[in-house]
Amino acid sequence: MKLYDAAISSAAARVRIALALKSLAVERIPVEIVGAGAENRRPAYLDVNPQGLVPALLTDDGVLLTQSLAIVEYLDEVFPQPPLLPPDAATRAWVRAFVLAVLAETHAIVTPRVINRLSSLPGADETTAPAWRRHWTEEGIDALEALLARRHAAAPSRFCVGDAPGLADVFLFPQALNAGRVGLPLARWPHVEAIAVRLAEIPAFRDNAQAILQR
Ligand SMILES: N[C@@H](CCC(=O)N[C@@H](CS)C(=O)NCC(=O)O)C(=O)O
Repeated sequence: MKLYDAAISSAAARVRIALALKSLAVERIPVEIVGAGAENRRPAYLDVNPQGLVPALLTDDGVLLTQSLAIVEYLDEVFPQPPLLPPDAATRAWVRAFVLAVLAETHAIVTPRVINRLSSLPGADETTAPAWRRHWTEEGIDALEALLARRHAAAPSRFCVGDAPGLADVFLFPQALNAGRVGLPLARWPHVEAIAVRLAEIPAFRDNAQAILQR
């Protein structure tokens, strides 16, 4: 398998973490996504992913997959051990809702293409992008904290769901690191912080997401 990847990308980190949890080898193909040297909007990469985003995964069968959630669910279906989704339908739905709260409601509105466009609008100055990033990250993680607090009041667990890391953790951890990067200490979100601390002890998480802080 080949992973089109950027070390600083939290979306790509989700896939790297899932691959590591499943002990799967992958060839990483770096794609620059920021600054003047950005490659993700050039024709060569648009041939890989017409959306111009990382990650993308080329499977051993030659199929190109895009979107981190689709890729991680593909890996979980094809390489089921250890499972990333819980066995019962209602808990799976909770996990997918949590993951979408990260992916669609938080990360998607602070990604480079949105920030670049925002920064180029009339009236934007050097304070606009940091304030935007901070606002949506804060609101997004407030919601994740509330979802976890409600879930753990009914079913306490070491990780988001259960006592082994799963899909919700794969999406939470890079987003929690993003909060630190924009100057929001996790201490204000006790459930998120406690889980992030436990996940940081697991090499699959720690080693595949740390680069996000270098952005
Ligand atoms: N929903 C997508 C988001 C992918 C995404 O936004 N990737 C970012 C890096 S974290 C990217 O490639 N951004 C390039 C850009 O915005 O130009 C996924 O989960 O894969």
